[in-house]
Amino acid sequence: MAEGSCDIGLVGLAVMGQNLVLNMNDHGYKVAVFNRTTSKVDEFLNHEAKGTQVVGAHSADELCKLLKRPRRVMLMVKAGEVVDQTIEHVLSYLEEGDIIIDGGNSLYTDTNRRTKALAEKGILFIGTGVSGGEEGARFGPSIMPGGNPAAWPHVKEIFQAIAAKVEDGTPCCDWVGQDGAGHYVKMVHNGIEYGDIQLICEAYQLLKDGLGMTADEFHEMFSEWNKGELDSYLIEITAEIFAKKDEDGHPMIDKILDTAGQKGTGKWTAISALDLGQPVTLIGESVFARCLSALKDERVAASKVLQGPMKVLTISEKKEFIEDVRRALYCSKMVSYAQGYMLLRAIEKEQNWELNMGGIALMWRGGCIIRSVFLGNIKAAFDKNPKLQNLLLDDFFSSALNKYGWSWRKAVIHAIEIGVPTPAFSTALAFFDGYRTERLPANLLQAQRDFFGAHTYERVDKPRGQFFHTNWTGRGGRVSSTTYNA
Ligand code: NBP
Repeated sequence: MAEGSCDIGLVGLAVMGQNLVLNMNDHGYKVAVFNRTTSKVDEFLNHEAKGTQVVGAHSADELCKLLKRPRRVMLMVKAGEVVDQTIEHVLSYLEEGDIIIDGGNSLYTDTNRRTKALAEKGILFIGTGVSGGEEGARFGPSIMPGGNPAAWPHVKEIFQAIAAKVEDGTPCCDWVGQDGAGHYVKMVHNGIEYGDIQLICEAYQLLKDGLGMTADEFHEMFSEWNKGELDSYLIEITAEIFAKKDEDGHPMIDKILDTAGQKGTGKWTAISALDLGQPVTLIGESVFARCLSALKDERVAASKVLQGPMKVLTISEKKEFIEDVRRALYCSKMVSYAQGYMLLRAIEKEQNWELNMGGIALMWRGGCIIRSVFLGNIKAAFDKNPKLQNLLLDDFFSSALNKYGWSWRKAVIHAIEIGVPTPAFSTALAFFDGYRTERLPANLLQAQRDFFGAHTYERVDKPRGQFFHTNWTGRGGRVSSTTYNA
């Protein structure tokens, strides 16, 4: 194969890499591929990529020689150290002005570091989120690129060509921001995905245990839900899951062990929320719910010891209850996205990035796992007011929450009555009530902190920023602790 003939090189031929290559090939790009285990290159060329113009390479050197200049090398390898090792490996065959793209789920701080380190070597680095799983990668993912802005013009055309498109043809890919911005947005996307999944699971358990609904009934219900406000990829696949039967004819769903896995992006989102002091409670609860599910043996033992309430729902409440649960899911989802956007606002400030909030909603609108009609409403809210402080304050969201609020509460009340855990529904409601409360009990909290540790407090009758200490017992000294927030 002629040197310098390929448009882009891709390293990492697992599920995401292979499918992205085939997607690029469909759009007329000539792709050179390389994989650590080189037999996978041959297997790919002889099977999935047979009959395409994909070119195989058996070394990083060979791969780089095949590329047009400036060379574009995309990595789709396991996140973490492997990315650093692979960058190091290809770097020897690149020259100034070439572009490296990391399309894996890298931690944004790693991307910050890599963008800077590679810029010093004259290499333009992009860290991009790619969402949509196997099918998205193959037929149109959501792509969230960040990194060195000088690299964007070199990859824009190819990325926007292979990305999913919304109804009017707009690609679900645009420049997110510098350094790790793209990976941060992808991380929050994954965190929100954890939340969406948890909410659907809570609706399922509440209706299964509360009403004894069958898999067929769930199939019908989720199919119906998918025609309305909850229209989304995750609701759609949930409907399909309930229709799937095992070889013995029983619903597949009942054969699956109830212990959840996770690969870290939800945890990273929750950690970042804690670092930035943002109450992203629903994603946090969703991560913890997975951790609790993983304690299967302990739960089985505890189920024999610890009792729940005996109350069961009567069947006459069925239709109304299903609607309450649907509304609870919708309201909780609004809170979850509002929390996710709070996190984006906070990181933007901390990192000095400029994030286009409406643009991010558009990128998530198609191709990715959280794609939904609802993201169109979020885009509209930010189009109306790009500086919107909180999604819940937009008319569309506040009126929906006000309209469905009582149903949401009833669903949570019933969950408590019948002893079904709904951590995400409940934390969303608690956040909603906290966020709309003018005076929270933090006055007492501050008094306690000042009582035991002289941590000081602000007063309602004095300007903000002035701190006071009370000698609560008459025994303390006059010295107070330094006032700062960690
Ligand atoms: P994996 O995350 O399973 O990574 C497999 C690839 O990494 C293979 O090409 C493998 O080469 C390579 N690799 C490993 Br593992 N260790 C290596 C090393 N020490 N040196 C060089 N290469 C090494 O693949 P994936 O599921 O396709 O995901 C790729 C990236 O995209 C990940 O960051 C993932 O988090 C992200 N992502 C995945 C999905 C999804 O749905 N799967 C969705 C969105 C994003 P080998 O063949 O020689 O072992």
